[in-house]
Formats: sequence, structure tokens, C-alpha cells
Amino acid sequence: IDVVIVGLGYIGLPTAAILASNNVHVVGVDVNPATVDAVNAGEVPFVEPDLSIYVAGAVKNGTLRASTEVPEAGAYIIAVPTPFQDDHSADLSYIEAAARAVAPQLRGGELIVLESTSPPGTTEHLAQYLIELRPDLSLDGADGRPALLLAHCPERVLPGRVMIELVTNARIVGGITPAAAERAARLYATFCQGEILTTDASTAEMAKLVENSYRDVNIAFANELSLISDRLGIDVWELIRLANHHPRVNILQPGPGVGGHCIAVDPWFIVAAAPEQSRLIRTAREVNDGKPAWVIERVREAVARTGATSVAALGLAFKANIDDLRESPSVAIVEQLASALPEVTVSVVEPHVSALPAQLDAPNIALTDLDGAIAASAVVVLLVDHDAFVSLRSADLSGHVVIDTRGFLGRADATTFQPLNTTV
Ligand code: SAJ
Repeated sequence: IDVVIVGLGYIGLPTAAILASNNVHVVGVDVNPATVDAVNAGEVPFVEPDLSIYVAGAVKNGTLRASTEVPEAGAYIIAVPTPFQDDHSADLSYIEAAARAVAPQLRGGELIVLESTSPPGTTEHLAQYLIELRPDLSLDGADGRPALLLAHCPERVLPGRVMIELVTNARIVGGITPAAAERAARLYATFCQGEILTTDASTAEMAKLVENSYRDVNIAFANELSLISDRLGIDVWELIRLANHHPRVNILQPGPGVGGHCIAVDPWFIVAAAPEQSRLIRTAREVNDGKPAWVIERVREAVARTGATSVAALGLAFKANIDDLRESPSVAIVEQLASALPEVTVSVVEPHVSALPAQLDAPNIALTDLDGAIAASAVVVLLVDHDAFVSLRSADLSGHVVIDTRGFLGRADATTFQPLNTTV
């Protein structure tokens, strides 16, 4: 076996499939037997364009198989979750469990890559943990003990384009030692056509966190402008559009808050690592996390003013034109609105899902269609700038109080705002 990948999720399985399709012999390991059975049958347990073609082809060719047990291999890639806990620090227990599964197979000389998004110092922690488990091995060959090569290689692929971006994106490879970085760079070069940039492990860990924090801070700036503008009676959308005519100004768009499983999480890993120094990054998180409560307050004011018995809530996804509801501020807004106003019906419109998530299982929340929701509701809150809502721009909304959290209705362009760094 050339490579073992521990964790067959959104990153591990595509990486296994792309390596295997380049004639590398790969075993994918997962604790979930259903995932293992699916992969061995050439099937994919989640939706990602083209992934099933790669998996089915590699399984048929015999270069990919899955198992619940870790076999011996020349290289190991760990791609398990690192969720954040109530105190905002990362839960490293999945990484430690992966290390315990890999440790008995090691003889020295193997490459071990951590791909999971991790706080700075995690690869070093993994390295020390492996040496604790295997004191007969080392990280530098000291005392004649065979060395392990440890590296961090964060992914930056965009869901929906994973099979393309795995090949075309530049990769940062950070080694615990320069030799480890070199060895990891050689492995990624088997399928990655982008630039492969080598550094140390902590810098690689930080690079991933910093990319997402940069975006979070910029979105927080836009969200703060929306609060200031509301206070001063200024149209924030016009304000930003005008300011962005300056050649060196590029303000992002305010919204109902920041969602998704990366940008709302990763900055906290930096704050947890250096709390005293991370004042701006922490405040940005707080500004963005505070936005849903501000939106709810605006809706409550409108309901009180109009005596509305129904509110139309347009969009649940965490951003435009996707069906992903994870960590979505819109879901939180609908949930809290319905519980704060039990006598009001919240008519949710989300064309990308066929049922409401369990979190929104309440007697006064209903999934409905756009025309029905608007007709029934004196108050309309637009939460996601889906293309499916474009018809509202020419609709007669007089008689409704409209709270447009995305500045969607006044936008001249028919298509939605495209975030920077994305090419979909
Ligand atoms: N948002 C705004 N205003 C904006 C831009 C975005 O409110 O001007 C909101 C969105 O509505 C959404 C959230 O921010 O709720 C995040 O959306 P996004 O499109 O900025 O990012 P993600 O979470 O889909 O993907 C990010 C990307 N990172 C960067 O752009 C630096 C992607 O390249 C990463 O691969 C991904 O995180 C990841 O996996 O880390």
C-alpha cells in the first residue's frame, strides 16, 4: 500500500480518489462501516460533482479500497474533523484517535500528513503524541531511532468544485522538518498541478486560518457599516457601491451574519491560540455573530408596527444558490424569530430544500412557496440572495415592510454577488 487516508469525509474521500486515479495504491479508512461498504461498492456517501466517477473507476482498477482497519503503508494522510468546542478551542480527539490507529503500523521512514484544519501547533502535538505511543521511533533519527516524517497540508477546495480544485489549487505544505516537507510535496505533486509551496508546519496551519479570518474581518467591516448606516439613516448599499469606486477600496457585502463551516470557525482557533493579541479577529467574529440578533430586532419592530400575523423569511442556506444549511445564520434567525413571536407564523421559502431541518420543527414555522409567503405576510425578511428570488425585484411589494439583509432587491445586476476567491 502506498497511501492510507484516515477519514473518508468531504476531503479524505476526494483525496483518496484522486491519488488512486493517478495509479497510487490507496486504502481509505473510516470508523463508519457503512461508508467503507459504500466506497468498496464504488459508491459515494455524499454529493460532490464527478467524485463518484473517480471512486468507481479507482475501485474497479484495484487502486482504491476502503477498510475500518489501518494497514501498513508508506504514507498516511489524516483528514478527520476538528470541531470547535464551547470555549472556542478545537477538539483534537479525532486526530488523537487517528494517531492511535496508525501508530502500531509504523516502522520508521513513513510520511504522516495532517490535512484537517487545525490550530497552530497541532501537527507538532500529533508528532509528539505519536512518539509517546512509539518511543522506539523519533522525529529526527536521534539515538539511532528511525524517524517519522510529519507535515501539515491544509486544503482550500470549494465544495461543488472539489475534484477540479484538488488538481488546480496551489498547495501549502508545512513540515516538522524540511525533509518531511519535501517528502509531502512529492506526494502531492502526483496529482496537484498548482504550485506547491513548502514551509514549516505551524506556518502552514496559520496560513489556512488566516485566509478565512481575512475574509471574516472584511465581512465584519461591511456588517458594522450596515449598523452605523442604519443609525445614521444612510443606505449602506449605495454607500458601499460609491466607496468601492475608489481604486484601492473593495468593501464586501453586509448580510444576516456569517455561516458555513470554515469562516465562522477558523478565526476562533487563532483567538484561542493568542487571545491577548487577537483583538481585531475576535471583534470581527463578535460583530458577525451579533448580526442575526440585530436582524431579529428589526423584524420584531416591523411586526409590532404593522400588527402582522405572518412573516415571510426568504432563504435558509448559508449563502446564495446552494442547499447547505450548516451553520447558517438564516436558520438561527428563523428559529429565534418563531420562538420570540409564538403568535406569528414564519413562512419560510427555500427553493433548494424539500423539507425543513429538524431544528425548525415548530408549530408556527412552515415551508412554503414564494408567492404564497408574500401574499400571506405583511413583513418580508430576505435572508439569502438566491437567484430564485430575482422575480421580487419587479414585484409589487407595496403594503409590505421589507427587510432586505443582503441589499438584493436594489441590486441592478440579475445575478448574485460573487464572493472573492470563488470561481463558481
Ligand atoms: N458573506 C457575506 N458577505 C460577503 C461575502 C460572504 O456576508 O461579502 C457570507 C456568506 O453569505 C456566508 C459566509 O460569509 O454566510 C461565508 O461565505 P464565503 O463565500 O465567503 O466562504 P465559504 O465558507 O463558502 O468558503 C470559504 C472560502 N475561503 C475564502 O474565500 C478565504 C473557500 O475558499 C475555502 O476553501 C473555504 O472557506 C474552506 O473550506 O475553508
